[in-house]
Amino acid sequence: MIKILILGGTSEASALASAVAKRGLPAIFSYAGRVNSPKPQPLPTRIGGFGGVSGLVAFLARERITHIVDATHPFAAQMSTNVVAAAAQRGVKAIALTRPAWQPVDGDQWQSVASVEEAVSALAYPPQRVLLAIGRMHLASFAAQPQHHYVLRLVDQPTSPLPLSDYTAVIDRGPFTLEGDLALLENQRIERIVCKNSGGEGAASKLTAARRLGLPVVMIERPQLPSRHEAHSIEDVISWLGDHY
Ligand code: 3Y8
Ligand code: NAP
Repeated sequence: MIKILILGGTSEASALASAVAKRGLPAIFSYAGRVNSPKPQPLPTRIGGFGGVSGLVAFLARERITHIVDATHPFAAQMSTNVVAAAAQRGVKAIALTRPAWQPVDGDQWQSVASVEEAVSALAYPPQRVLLAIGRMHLASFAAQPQHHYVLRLVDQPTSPLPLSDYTAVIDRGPFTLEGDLALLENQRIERIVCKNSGGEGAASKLTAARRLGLPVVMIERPQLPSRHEAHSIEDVISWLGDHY
């Protein structure tokens, strides 16, 4: 009997959860617990880490999971690595639902960097107003370039002091819109954007807005992930599941 574990945290994971629920397939949805009130899902949902590979293996056994869909984010490298290891250990089928990286088009002014650290080094120039659209988890690195005024887009209101001194926090969760991002860039007089090459629709509007306004973007490219079976659409995952039940 099929039972699916969906590792979520992205728009694609939510769309997959709806498709799986509509088909009445037995499934559990999982969040890491990174934000205060994650979006409710139409499936039984667990929140929090598993406790590394061994914790995930134990979970797969306890819940009799037969299929894992890793629909986490391209930058969720640790989770994705753990999935490959745990699925192999348990002999459970696994697939990643991921989205292709964004590619620059005419009018884009992107400076591609390989890591958050390289993005910080790329900011070594006179003070500007810089939008950091990278969430909360890597902000401390930018304290190395204190000359800028940072505009931070965060999912939750910070509960403790942030590791930067000169900043404006904008509390907002995506998916975002072109109108909203144009207004943000103009109202905050943004001169440069730092973001991750997440792909997908939910975070892309800031790039269209930057192109319209002729703003440069420091684009952090994705970390290396282990080789794995990948799908780029909900339909492909549903047919992959269908092959097995
Ligand atoms: C907890 C669960 C849905 C999912 C929506 C997507 C789109 C909107 C855009 C910007 C970029 C960023 C960030 C972002 C986007 C979607 C998607 C996406 C980027 C939620 C969610 C969880 C998280 C975790 C959060 C991280 C942060 C990253 C903010 C839910 C809302 C920057 C990634 O405060 C924190 O600690 C935030 C942490 C991991 C990256 C980081 O390193 O800080 N996502 N985001 C998930 C969990 O607990 O397992 O409430 O929906 C989900 C979404 N955020 O169903 O509609 O599909 O990517 N998320 C990035 O892409 O660069 C914002 O501001 O322009
Ligand atoms: P990560 O660095 O790869 O994972 C770190 C640890 O968090 C994992 O080892 C695991 O803990 C736990 N974890 C991650 N995703 C989980 C999930 N869906 N369910 C249960 N535990 C999970 O991941 P991350 O970058 O912190 O991302 C955390 C969540 O935010 C993910 O759901 C991801 O899809 C979402 N997200 C991340 C980004 C991003 O930029 N990184 C962007 C958008 C959304 P254990 O080892 O204890 O099991």
